[in-house]
Amino acid sequence: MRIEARDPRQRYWVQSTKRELEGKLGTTFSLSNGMLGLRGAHEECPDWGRPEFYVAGTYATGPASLLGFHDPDHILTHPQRMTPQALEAATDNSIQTLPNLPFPIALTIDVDGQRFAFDTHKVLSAERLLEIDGARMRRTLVFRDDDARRTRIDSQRFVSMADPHLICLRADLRRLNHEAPVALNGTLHETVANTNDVPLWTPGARIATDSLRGIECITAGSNISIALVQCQRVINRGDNIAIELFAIAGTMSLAEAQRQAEAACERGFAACAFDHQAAYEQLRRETRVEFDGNPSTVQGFNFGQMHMHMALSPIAEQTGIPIKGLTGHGYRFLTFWDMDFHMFPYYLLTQPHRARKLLEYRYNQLPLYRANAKRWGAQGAQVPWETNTRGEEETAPWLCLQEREIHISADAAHMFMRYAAITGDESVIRDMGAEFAFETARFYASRLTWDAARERYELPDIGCPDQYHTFADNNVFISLMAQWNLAYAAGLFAQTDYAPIADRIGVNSEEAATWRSMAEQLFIHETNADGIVEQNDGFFELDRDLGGICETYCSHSQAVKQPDVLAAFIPFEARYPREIRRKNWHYYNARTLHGSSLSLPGMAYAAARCGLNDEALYNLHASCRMDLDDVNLDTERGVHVSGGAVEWYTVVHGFGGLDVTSEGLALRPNLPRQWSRLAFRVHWHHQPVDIEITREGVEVSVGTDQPCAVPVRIGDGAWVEIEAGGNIKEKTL
Ligand code: IFM
Repeated sequence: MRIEARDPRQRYWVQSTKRELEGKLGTTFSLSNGMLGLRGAHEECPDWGRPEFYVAGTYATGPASLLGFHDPDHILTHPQRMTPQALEAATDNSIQTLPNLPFPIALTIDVDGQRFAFDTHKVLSAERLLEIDGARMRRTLVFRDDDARRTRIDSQRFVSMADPHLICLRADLRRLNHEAPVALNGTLHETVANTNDVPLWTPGARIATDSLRGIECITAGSNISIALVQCQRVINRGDNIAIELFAIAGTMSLAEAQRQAEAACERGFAACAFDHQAAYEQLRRETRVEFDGNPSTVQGFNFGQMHMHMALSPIAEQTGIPIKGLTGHGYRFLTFWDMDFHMFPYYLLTQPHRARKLLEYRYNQLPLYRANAKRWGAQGAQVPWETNTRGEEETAPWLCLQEREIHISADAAHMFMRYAAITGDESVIRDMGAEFAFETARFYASRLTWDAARERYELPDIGCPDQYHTFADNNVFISLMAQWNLAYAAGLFAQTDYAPIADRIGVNSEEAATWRSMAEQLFIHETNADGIVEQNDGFFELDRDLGGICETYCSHSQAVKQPDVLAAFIPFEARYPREIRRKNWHYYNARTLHGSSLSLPGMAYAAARCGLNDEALYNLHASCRMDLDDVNLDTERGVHVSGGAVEWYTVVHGFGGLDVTSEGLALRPNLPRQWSRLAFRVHWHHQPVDIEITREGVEVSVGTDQPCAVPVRIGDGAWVEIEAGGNIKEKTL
């Protein structure tokens, strides 16, 4: 027998029968292809096993009182400050989430007519292994019955990257010390519910044959019909007893799901697994990142990359990217700024074709964003802080963020500009981006106030991304984003190409001129005498004593959830010299509680970009371990997917020293002293570019997917055009 060592960088293994860990393990072993999301629950679905299965975009409506807006996500609430508009939203039927559907690859195991159950048998071993490089989970279960018979099941499962509706499982059974008759069977485990035991679907039609079972699930409130069909093939040859399950799920007819399940079954597990593996390998090639850091950092990093791959749905133009992908019910599968500001730039550089879907998602919802602005007494289009396929604001009203967390409108508009710059495809601005940016500029224009005494515009009454300070004025990050949006829209208006769009939605030169002067006169906090940027008005005067601070008792102090000033350095780095960025990093590091999962990777990125490499590595490591080690004790609610994107920036932009602009790729490598190699692939104008950085030098190789050359600059050197298929090498910088 061949013995293979487990590579900890690509394998994550847990042996546990502790019930209290099932929530966390269900998340860390979850698999998805963006369309279907399957948690890592045991196939026998014990009551405490948290079997959960979700289908993208199939939101059900449930009573707010039962579901809770967020479960305990946010503890910093302000019910006394809710506006009447916000209260209106807290009606009984305003809550949406994805229903937890029947577990599609459930299994029954009988030994001598006795059904195995975790509660009635002695479980000797329960191991789960995640193959990160294969997006596949393996499980080994050994149990003993009352007659001391020991039986072992080895299963493997994947959610197909080749077929968006397919999930496969193969389980092999071995009798370890007996020859009793055994039976393996597939089943659809229907005793499932959402948070607080609320069921969010009802059964419709059913089908069943000896080898196949199917059910139509009708979502509560929204009446979406989801077909779920499982087809099985049992292999029973002497000692070789195995079962293969093929589950098809989606918004299709039961007959169609049956046809697809039978076709998969006909092909068999090995063939379906081959297709899945080939598709996933292709994706990994296009998005390759390798570095020789601490294996546990690399493991967490690779885990984060796998979830970035699994989160992007084939129908992302309808669904966007739910913040925890389809890995858990936390945040009710809503989209936040994580998608626009954090995830999108990652997809843009790694899978630009798919990234475009996120632009379509925002643009498709533009009419709803216009209505949202009106609701808050603003003009133009206001992107809801949290939303889903229906494009409405879904944020819990008692957070008071709906009308205040307004940077998300500019975060979304920024995506269109970046897409055009990096792909060279201006059609997105003509087709979507100009209209979007005009409407979001209108929105900011309606939110600014003129301070006649100081002769400047201000942006009052906003909620900082650092949600420990929800009632603030002139937050530097938000004001910079608003300023960018106003100036960008005024710039587009000045280009004749976009005149028909401006005409269509009634933007005239007077309005565009107002945007320009607002951008020019908008107050932005500059650095003080010590080089520190004040996050928002009055921040420096807040209490510096952080003793006894906790999430519910901190808004009077300088404690921040995540540092907004450092977030502002991402798009606006050029404004701030490196020394200033370093000073601010230290200042805000001392005040950051990391209440948000975006905080650690953000700190890592900001540190790496100003050469604080040890600090960057420390934060990168902690961020990469966020879910695998349950750093914030909330992994059971789903994977913190967007952390994976910011970890990628830390490695590629921070340590790789890569800047990607419309001019081309500029590289100023900054390898941590602990690493000897970093290699990655990015795309510019849809052309793949491979970059390899070692202690000896840098090599840049341009692919041949497109005929175009790629301009590259290394260090302070000149720009060089590298032809398709060409490469350059530079010795140590
Ligand atoms: O978008 C973030 C936010 O910044 C802080 N709360 C969690 C959200 C989802 O990751």
